[in-house]
Amino acid sequence: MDAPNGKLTIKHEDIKNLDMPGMTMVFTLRDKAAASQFASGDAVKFAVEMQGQTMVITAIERAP
Ligand SMILES: [Cu+2]
Repeated sequence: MDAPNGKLTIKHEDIKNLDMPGMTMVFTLRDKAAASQFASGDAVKFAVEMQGQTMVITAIERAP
């Protein structure tokens, strides 16, 4: 969690549209304020896309 900067560290599975295997990495949120909705250890579902050279989370929600 890096709420002030709108970043989340996420351990993700394969992301097929970005051709990325599972790993733990830092993502930037398009909606930076959304970072504060999550706590460490939360499971999340998210959508990510490339915006220029940066991967940006465009949608995120807590997974059931
Ligand atoms: Cu990754």
